[in-house]
Amino acid sequence: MTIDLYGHPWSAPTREVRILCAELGIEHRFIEVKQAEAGDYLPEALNAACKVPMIDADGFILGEAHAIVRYLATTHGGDVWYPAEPQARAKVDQWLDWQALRLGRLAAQLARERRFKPGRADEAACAEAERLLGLILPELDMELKAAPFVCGQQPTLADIAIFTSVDYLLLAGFGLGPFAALHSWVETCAARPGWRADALPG
Ligand SMILES: N[C@@H](CCC(=O)N[C@@H](CS)C(=O)NCC(=O)O)C(=O)O
Repeated sequence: MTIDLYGHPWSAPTREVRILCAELGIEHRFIEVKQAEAGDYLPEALNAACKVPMIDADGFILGEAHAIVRYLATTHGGDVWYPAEPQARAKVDQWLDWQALRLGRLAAQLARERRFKPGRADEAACAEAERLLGLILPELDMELKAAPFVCGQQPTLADIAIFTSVDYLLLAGFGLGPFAALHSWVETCAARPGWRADALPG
């Protein structure tokens, strides 16, 4: 299978796909797509939503990071990363949704304001994002006190997705101080080959 991955090095969902490819040794061609403001963007013919990441796997076009990592794990022997056993899989899905619907949006907002708009950050929006993060991060920290990874003894797709958002929080200068288990989990994940992006600004 020949895989083209369209994405941007700073995009957290793109990084999810790249981390999984690194972990599973999935060969692919990375095609950098500039962000919308730059003008040169993904053709709508390939992706109606004009979002990255997107893969072209022998003509099979797929968008949405979580759909892509589920597909790649399923087609490339990633049973540890996305278990076939229904209850184990359901837990991974639970935390993938948690990342997409709760953590991911807040982390992206904070990184966008604090890191990508220096001097122009919307401080009220940042304060609200930080307040909401203070409410949801204990849920993650509690899980990581009970086991080394989000869904147990092994890292899964959930760890990859959540890591990219937590890395965004660090980029935005958000302190993980009160969350000791979360802090040590980040260090463990960051030490794995391919997880920490050197291309992130700052
Ligand atoms: N839910 C999508 C989000 C994709 C997304 O928002 N991608 C951003 C980059 S992180 C993008 O393509 N932005 C350009 C635009 O919206 O025009 C996923 O997880 O793949």
